[in-house]
Amino acid sequence: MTTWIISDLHLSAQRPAVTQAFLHWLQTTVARADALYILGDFFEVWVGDDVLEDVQHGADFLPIVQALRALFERGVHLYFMHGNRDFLIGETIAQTCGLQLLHDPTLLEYAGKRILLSHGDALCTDDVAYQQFRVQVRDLQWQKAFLAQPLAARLAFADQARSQSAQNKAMQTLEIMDVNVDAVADLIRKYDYPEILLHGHTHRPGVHQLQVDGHTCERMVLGDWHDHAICARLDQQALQLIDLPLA
Ligand code: LP5
Ligand code: MN
Repeated sequence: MTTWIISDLHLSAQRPAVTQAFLHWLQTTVARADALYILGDFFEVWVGDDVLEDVQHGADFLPIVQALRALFERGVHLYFMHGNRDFLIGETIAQTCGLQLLHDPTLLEYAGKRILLSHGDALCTDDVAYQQFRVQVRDLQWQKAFLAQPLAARLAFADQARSQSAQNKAMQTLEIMDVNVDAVADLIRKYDYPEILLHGHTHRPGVHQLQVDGHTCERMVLGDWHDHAICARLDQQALQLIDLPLA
């Protein structure tokens, strides 16, 4: 049996080719798998589940919802962890798609291996401005107040946040926006030294070997989706990064 793990698709109506490639991959590959884990930033932005009912925007998401639902009904297990773009994914869309929401981080035990799954943004502790933003928007009271605003206002806030983020990023170094080694070590220690930490967010795919308190651990990083995608495939033998051509 096979499990696929993906993140950072950034699906949006502005990039229909990525959505088409994803839908094709679901039907041809994931349909034959046991499980799919989506580790956040599945959508470019998500401002609340009521977008599905919106006359103007709902239709953009319908094929994605229907494709996930079809897999769920075939018996494929579907899991979703929030990213920094779609932390407002709620139970409504999750249940409609057949997705089970996961805490960040989640420990997956498979074929004798312990794999710690995370979106990855919480590990970027050198990025102080981002961590402040994260504390604010992950606060349930803040979310309640945000979700109480009209959809058009939420979309406008999301647009503003996106442009401010793009400006910020242009002035930051890649090192500041990457994971912090001490935050990684602390997390590995806290979860009793899993063999693998698997995350996305940084868009810097790769495999890094590290030692924490004498324990060997691999940090595997997923890639974002554009003309190809770096995702992970897990079976009884191994967990491997796979480069999927999407074009
Ligand atoms: O996402 P990415 O890759 O560009 O950058 C992230 C960090 N930025 C973010 C912000 C998101 O991109 C914004 C979109 C989220 C939409 C969610 C729903 C609506 C919420 C609306 C909130 C008001 O996550 C970026 C990191 C980078 O990853 C690398 O780790 O550096 O962080 C920043 O740039 C830090 C900034 O401080 C974030 C500032 C957002 C500003 C929000 C205020 C805008 C509203 C103004 C209203 C008057
Ligand atoms: Mn992210």
